[in-house]
Amino acid sequence: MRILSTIPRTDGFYMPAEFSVHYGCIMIWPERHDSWQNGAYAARRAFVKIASAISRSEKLIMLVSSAQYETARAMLPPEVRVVECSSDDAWARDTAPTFVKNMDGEVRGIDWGFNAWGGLYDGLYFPWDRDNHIARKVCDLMDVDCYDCRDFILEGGSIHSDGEGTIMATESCLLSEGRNPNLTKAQIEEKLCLCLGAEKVIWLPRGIYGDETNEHVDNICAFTAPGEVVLAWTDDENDPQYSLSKACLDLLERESDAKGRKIKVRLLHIPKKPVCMTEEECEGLDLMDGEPTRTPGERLAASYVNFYIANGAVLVPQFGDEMDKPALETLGECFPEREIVPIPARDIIIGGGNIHCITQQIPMWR
Ligand code: KQY
Repeated sequence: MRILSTIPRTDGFYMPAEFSVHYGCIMIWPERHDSWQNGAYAARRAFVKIASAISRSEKLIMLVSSAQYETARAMLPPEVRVVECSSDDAWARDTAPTFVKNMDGEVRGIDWGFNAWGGLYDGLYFPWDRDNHIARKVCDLMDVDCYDCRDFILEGGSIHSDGEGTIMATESCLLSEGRNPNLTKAQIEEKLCLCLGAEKVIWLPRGIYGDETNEHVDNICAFTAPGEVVLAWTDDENDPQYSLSKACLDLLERESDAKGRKIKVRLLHIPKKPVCMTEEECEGLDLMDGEPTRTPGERLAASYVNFYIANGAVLVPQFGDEMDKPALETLGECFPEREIVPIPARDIIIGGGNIHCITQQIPMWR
């Protein structure tokens, strides 16, 4: 593996859309007792469901600590590759490389700087050095060259690409004080375009209410095809999510993509009944630095937009809510060629993210 200090766009590389064909997907086995309740047992079962569903149509590589190797190997189906790799938590979307590809079908990885969603300003845990080494280790494992972009703090969940020159991100995250406070919005936009081989950034103002990542885009809005997105939505004007989603919708209605197309927006309603932590769930979580990580009644950032698009399936979070089924139906219309797979997601959202946050696609290479 070569470490590259050149610029992906200049080298002819771009970030493909998630709906284009994959070689496979990376996940990381959950273990932290302050993220995952009751010793992470329930989370592991949910991760196994997700890994199994993905591995039916693409390769799945599960990274796991030495302490959990045997458990993971025993719980996962044989077609899943289990590879030892240390980490600080299980957010592959944010810590594994962002993969880029060129017109000859060569794939490379990008190693961004990672500071646990805000570093010492408003990060979510400390230390994060093992997470910050994952991207490079995965490039080594996959035998792909690796762009060194560690001078720029970015998580994979804070960007979406349509694969045709358009990147989508939220201002609340990328312009937050804990990421790259010395760069202007224009400089951040330039950096995204150069690293991801793009021409245009669509800046959504906000994300999902209470999303502790400073509102990653992958929880509020996702491309389903070039020029088409789904947006998390509520009709309830009294819900704190309403003004956030409305600001995004207003922006999308005015915007066009890098190819000049108007954007078709489909609405994915958030759960009718807010998804909140129970007392029992809080008791199942370890403390972090002597403080509770969650409190009873705390509203979690539950959104159906946090789905994963595999080659043959779309894995959709489910919360036991009346909006579960409509979300499956809408995504079925967006992806008529793929199986729509409902995944009970309560044990994942407790950790602070969902299916998209724990997966990272690897594009197919020649
Ligand atoms: O991408 C994500 N949603 C990661 C969330 C990290 C939460 C840490 N508790």
